[in-house]
Amino acid sequence: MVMPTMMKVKADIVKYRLPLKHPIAVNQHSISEREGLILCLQAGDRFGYGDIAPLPGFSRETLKEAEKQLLSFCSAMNAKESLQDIENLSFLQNFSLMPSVSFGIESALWWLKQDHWLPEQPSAPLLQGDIQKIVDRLKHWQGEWPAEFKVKTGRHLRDDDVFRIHQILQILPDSVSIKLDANRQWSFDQACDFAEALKGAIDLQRIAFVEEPTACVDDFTTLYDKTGLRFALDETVQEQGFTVQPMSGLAAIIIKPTLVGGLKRCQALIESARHHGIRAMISSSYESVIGLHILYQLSARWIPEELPGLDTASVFRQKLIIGDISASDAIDFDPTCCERG
Ligand code: OSB
Ligand code: MG
Repeated sequence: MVMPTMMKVKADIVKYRLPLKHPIAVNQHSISEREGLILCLQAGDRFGYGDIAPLPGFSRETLKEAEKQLLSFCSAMNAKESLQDIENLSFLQNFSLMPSVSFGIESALWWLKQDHWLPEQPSAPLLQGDIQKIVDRLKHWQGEWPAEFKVKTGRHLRDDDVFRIHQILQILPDSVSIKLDANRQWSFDQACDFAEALKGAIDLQRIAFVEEPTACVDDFTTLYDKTGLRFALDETVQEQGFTVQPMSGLAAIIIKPTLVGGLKRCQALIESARHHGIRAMISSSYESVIGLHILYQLSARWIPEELPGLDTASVFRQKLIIGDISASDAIDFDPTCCERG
């Protein structure tokens, strides 16, 4: 069924607060619960949802600021006659939306028009925490190996990081590589030192790249030239006005729609990366199941050749919804973590 664009759209907001199993460290912040807003759109008997959850430590906007902007957007939207009026470019552009709000609104409008979902792709598993547990998990791996795993670095001493990576690679088949993520934790010298130590222990070709090795993007190519360690941009992509430019050693850009912005902006970045022969991957910012579902679907549609970085659902102690997510139907939210606005 094609969505009639002349139909009136009604907007509601559901607030959620989801406890995490363990506190997670995000850029010097530690969070023990995840808060956000679900934008619920209804047009006739069809529904569309968006997840607005600024991530403390990463987002420039706070949840309060996002909520305020979303509320004014919703009242303007409720005053409009049709979906067509809402999707009118000048209506959307007038708001100069914050990244998380832009992602939530554009994905809810997109959801409203979906008739079916694509089968969910696997994501690149995130290996975090105790190395012995990681080793056990890998030793008991069932089924096919994913093409890539992701490992956080820069949180341990250099030799511990190298040891962890070495242990992991010893278990993985040669065809499987790993992506590292330093979240700008190293100085340039530390990054070089790490890369040299890594080269002494493993074959560097098994490392797809390291995300954001230092706090200064100008270091990244120098690091690559000196050591051969390729890099990916993540935090840099979230900066206002970022455009994709080829750089020596740049393997990939990571796109976190909650932090980067709306679907249109994300899609344009992916196109631009493709044009330059740079990989692009969708990744999560610890969204609820609603946000994660959207990200899986967008990744399957836009970048079917890549595994997205969406292995974050296991941090939650509680799920936001009751039942499954089906295209166009209403979703039942779990009242124990939700509040209707
Ligand atoms: O640094 O990539 C990060 C999640 C929230 C904030 C920052 C990051 C992440 C992830 C998500 O690592 C998982 C992934 O990208 O695979
Ligand atoms: Mg990253």
